[in-house]
Amino acid sequence: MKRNEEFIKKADALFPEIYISEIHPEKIVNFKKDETGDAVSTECVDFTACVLDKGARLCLDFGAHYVGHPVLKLSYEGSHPDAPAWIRLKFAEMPCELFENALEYDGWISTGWIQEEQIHIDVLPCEIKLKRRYAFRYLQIEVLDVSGKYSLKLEDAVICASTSADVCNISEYTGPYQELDKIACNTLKSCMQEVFEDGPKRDRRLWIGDLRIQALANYATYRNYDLVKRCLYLFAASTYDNGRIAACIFTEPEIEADDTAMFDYSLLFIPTLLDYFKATGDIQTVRELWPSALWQIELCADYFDENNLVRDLDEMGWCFLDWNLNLNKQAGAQGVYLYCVKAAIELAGVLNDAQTKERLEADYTLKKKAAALLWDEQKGVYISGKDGQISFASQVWMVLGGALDTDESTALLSRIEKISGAEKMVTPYMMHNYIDALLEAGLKDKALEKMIYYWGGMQKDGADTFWEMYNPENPKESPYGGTIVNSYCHAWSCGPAYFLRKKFFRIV
Ligand code: RAM
Repeated sequence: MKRNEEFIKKADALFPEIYISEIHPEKIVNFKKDETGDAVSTECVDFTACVLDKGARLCLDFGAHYVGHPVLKLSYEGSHPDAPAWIRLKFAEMPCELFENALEYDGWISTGWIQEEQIHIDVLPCEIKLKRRYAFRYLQIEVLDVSGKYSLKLEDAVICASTSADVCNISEYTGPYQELDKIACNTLKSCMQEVFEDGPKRDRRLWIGDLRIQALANYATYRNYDLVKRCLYLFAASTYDNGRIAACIFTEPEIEADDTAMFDYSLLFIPTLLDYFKATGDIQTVRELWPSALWQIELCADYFDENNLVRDLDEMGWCFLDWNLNLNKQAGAQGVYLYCVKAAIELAGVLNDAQTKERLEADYTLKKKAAALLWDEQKGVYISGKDGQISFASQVWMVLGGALDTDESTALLSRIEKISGAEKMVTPYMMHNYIDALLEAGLKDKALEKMIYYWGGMQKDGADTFWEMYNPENPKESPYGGTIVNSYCHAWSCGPAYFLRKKFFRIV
C-alpha cells in the first residue's frame, strides 16, 4: 500500500470532536417470540435497582440506539460473596438478536463481531467499564452463577454514548414523514464516529459507497463538513501501490487501506468529492484531491474491451453494486463509470482544466455510445453479461450515468417494473440509487412511494435505526446466515434524511 504522509496529517488535523453523553436504561423489558417468530415485548417496567440469582435474565432497554462503552454498577445482597459472580452480557440493536445462539452461528461472517461477553466478577461491589465499544439499544444480563450465599444486585447501568454528530447543529425537519427522517438521522448519528463508519456494530470502518450517501445526508442534517473532508483525505492518503483507492479504510492501529478494491467503489470517490465541493465551495480541497480522483478513471482502462464496453468479468466481487449474489455487474459497471466520468467533467470545469475536461468528454461520448451495445431492442431494457441478464441495478446505473435522455429513462424505469424475473435490489444501498434514478427520470411520485414502501417497511418492522439489508417480503432474512451478525444501524440506509429534506419537500 502507498501512503501520502501529507494527506494523513491533513486528515489527523480534522479529527472530530466526540460528543459523549451518559444514558441510563429506561425500562426492563421481556421479549417472547410470537407464533410468527417475531420478538414481542410481554412485560415492561421502569428500571430501578434489581436483585438477580443464578439463572436470572434481565433485559435493559435504553430507549434508543446508542454507540458506546457500557458501565455496570454491581453490588450484592446476602452474605459476603464467597465465589465470583459469572455473568453473560448480550448487546442487541434489535430484539431478534437476543434469540440467536452465538455458538450455533455458522455463516460466513466472523463470529468475532457478535456482541456478547462473559465476565467473572471477583470483588463486589464494583463498577465494570467494558473496554469494547458496542452498538445497541438492549442489554441482556444473564447470571450464569453466583453462590447460594448471596445474590447479585444491579444498581445501575450507563452507556457513555459517543458520536461526532453535533445534535445542536441539526435543523428541525417539519415536512411529512418525520418519523422516517428521525430514524434516518439517528442512523447517521450512530455511524458518525471518528470517521463515517458503515455500521457501528459491524464493520465499523470507512467504506466509500457508504460515505457518499452519509455525506449527502450529513449536508442536509448535522453539517459536519470537516468529517467528510477528513474521510476524503483518508481515502487518498492510503491507496494501493498503483494509486487505486481502496473500497474501505482501517483507522486503527493506524490508517491503512483494506486490500479490497472494487470498480464502482474506487470511482465513487469522484462524485463524493464533487458533492463535497457543492456543499462547501472548498476549492482548495478539490485541487489537492483532484489528481487522486482523476487517476481512478485512468486505472479503469484495462476493464474495457475494444468496443469501449466494460468486460464481463467472473471474478468475485470485482464490482459491488449490491449484495444480490446473482447479479451480473457488466451493465451496472458501465453505468457507474458514466456517472463518475460525468462528475469528473464537472470537477474539471470547476478547476478550469479545459484540456482534461475535453478529454473526459470525449471518453464519456465513447462509453455512452458503447452502452447502447447492451440495449435489448426487443425488450427495451439493458441486458448484462453473456447470458443477457436483466436487472434493476443495470437500468438504475445506466439512468444515473445519463446513458439515455429523460423521456427514455422515464419509460425504462416504468418498464423494468413489469419484467418478471428481473434481478431485484436487496440492500438499502441499491434502493437509494434506485430512488435517485427515479428522481433523475422525473418520476418524483413513484420515487416517494418506493421510499415510503421500503424504509417505511423497516419502520413498521420496528427499526430505531435503518438496516444494512432489508427484504420487505421477508424481513427476517439474513444473507449472513443469522441475524446475530446483521447490522441494524447501517450508514448506506440513511438516505431518507437527504431525500426528504433536499429532494421531496425541501423543508428544513
Ligand atoms: C459490507 C458493508 C459495507 C459495504 C460493503 C460493500 O461489508 O456492509 O457497508 O459498503 O459491504
